[in-house]
Amino acid sequence: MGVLTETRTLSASRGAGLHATQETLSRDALAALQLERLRVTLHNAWTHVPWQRARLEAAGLHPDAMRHLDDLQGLPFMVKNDLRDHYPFGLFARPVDALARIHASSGTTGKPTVVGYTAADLGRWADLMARSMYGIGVRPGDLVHNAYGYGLFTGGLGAHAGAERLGCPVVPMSGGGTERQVSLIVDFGARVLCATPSYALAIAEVAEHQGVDLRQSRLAFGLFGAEPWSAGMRDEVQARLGLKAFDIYGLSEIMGPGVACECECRNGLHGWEDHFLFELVDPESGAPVGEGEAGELVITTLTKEALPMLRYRTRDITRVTTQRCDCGRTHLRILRVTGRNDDMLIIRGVNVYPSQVEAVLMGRPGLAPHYQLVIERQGALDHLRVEIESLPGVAADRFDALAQDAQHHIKSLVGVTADVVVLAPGTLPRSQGKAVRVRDLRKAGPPR
Ligand code: DLL
Repeated sequence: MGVLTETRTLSASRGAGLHATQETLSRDALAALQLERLRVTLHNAWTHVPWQRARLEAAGLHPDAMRHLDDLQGLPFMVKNDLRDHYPFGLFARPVDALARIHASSGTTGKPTVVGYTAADLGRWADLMARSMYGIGVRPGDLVHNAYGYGLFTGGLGAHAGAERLGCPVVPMSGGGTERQVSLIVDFGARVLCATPSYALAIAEVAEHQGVDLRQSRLAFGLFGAEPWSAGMRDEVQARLGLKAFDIYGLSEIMGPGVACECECRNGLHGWEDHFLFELVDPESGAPVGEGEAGELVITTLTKEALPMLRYRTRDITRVTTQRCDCGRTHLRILRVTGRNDDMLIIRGVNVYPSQVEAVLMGRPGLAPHYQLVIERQGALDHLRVEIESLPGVAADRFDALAQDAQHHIKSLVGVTADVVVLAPGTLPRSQGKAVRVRDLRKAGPPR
C-alpha cells in the first residue's frame, strides 16, 4: 500500500501516544520514513503541478534522485504569494472534483490563500488532531467544547474532526455568543475547551461577570493556539478557567491545527515528523540555523495529496530541539512561536515582537491581560503606545503609577521606549478568534 493511501487503525489502549509506534520511532527510522514519503510527495508535485515540476527541474531535483533529506535544500523556498499568484487552485495536485474540502485564509490585502484537501488528506488531518488531543491527556468520551471559528478558518473544523476521530463528543460552538458559551460549558459538562487563548480569556471574563465560577466546572484541558501567547497568559487562563492549558500550532497552508502540539510535559510542541519535514532557517539569508537558535520555520508536507507544499516559509519564528522528550516521543519539539516575522515592529531601530511586550505585562500587579500596541508616526519617528486595562477594583488614581512601572519594565526588558496608558476595565475590544494586538496608525494618514 502506498504511503499516500495508507489507512491506520487507531489504538488508544497501549503506550503513551495514540499512535505510539509512529510517535516513538527512532530518529533514524523517522528520517528513513521521511525520505520515502518525500520521494512520493515530489513525484506527486512533479506529475501534477506544472509550476512545481519547473522548480524541481530548474533545481536539478528529480524525485527518484533524492538520496538524502538534505538534497531538498537545493530547492528554493515557497512563500504565501506563490499560492496567491496561482489563485485559486493553480498549485493543487488534484482537480477540484477530486477534492473533499477547501479552506481559505482571508489575508488583509489582496486575494485569499486557498487550500484544498482530498478525503485522505482530511483523514490524516483528523488523525493528527486526535493524536495531539490524546497527547495532552484527552480521552475518548471527554466532551469537547469547540469555540474555534467554523468556516473557511481551519480551527473549527480541524478541532472538530480530531475530537470525533478520538471518540469524543463535540459541541460545535464556533466563536461568539460568549454568554451562551459559558452556560453550555457548565450545563453540558465540557472537559476540553478549544479556543484561541485570547478568546478563552474572554470566556473567563464573561463567566466572572455572570457570577459563574468556571473553576468549579468539569473543564480539565484547554487546547489553545492560532495566535502567539506568553507563559504569563497561560498562567492567567489556567487560573481563571481552572484547567491545564496546552499550546497547539498549525497553519492552513500546511494543513491547519495539529501540525505541532504540546504533550503532557509542556516543554515544546512536538512537530509531527512522520507527516512534515521541518527546517529552521535564518530569515535574512535562508541558511539553516543550528539547534536551539532562533529562526524561521520552513515546512514540507510529506503526505498531503491535494496540495503538496515544498519548503514553505511560514514566517513563524521559533527554536527547535530534537532531544528526546520526557514523554518518550521522539518527534522534534518547536518551542513557543513568539510571533510572525511580519509582526515584528521596528521602533526607533529596536526590533520588537508584540509577544515580548505581552510577556512583560502579564502578571504585573494591578494590570489585566487585555492590551493593544498602537504605533504612530511622530515627526520622522515611529512611536509605540501600549494601552492596557487595569484589573477591576483598581482606583483610577493609581493608573499613572501602574503605567510608569510598566513603562520602566518594557524599557529594561525589551529595550524599547513606550508610552503606557492604563485604561479602565472593559475599554479594549475583546477577541472572538485571533486577537488584534497591534493598531498601526502610520498608514492611516495624518491626524485630522
Ligand atoms: O491558525 C490554524 C490553527 C487553528 C492553529 C487553531 C492552532 C489552533 P491560520 O489561520 O492559517 O491557521 O494561521 C496560521 O497562526 O503561521 C502562526 O503565525 C499563527 N499560529 C498558529 N498557531 C500558533 C501558536 C491557524 N500556537 C498562523 N502560537 C501561523 C503562535 C500560532 N502562533
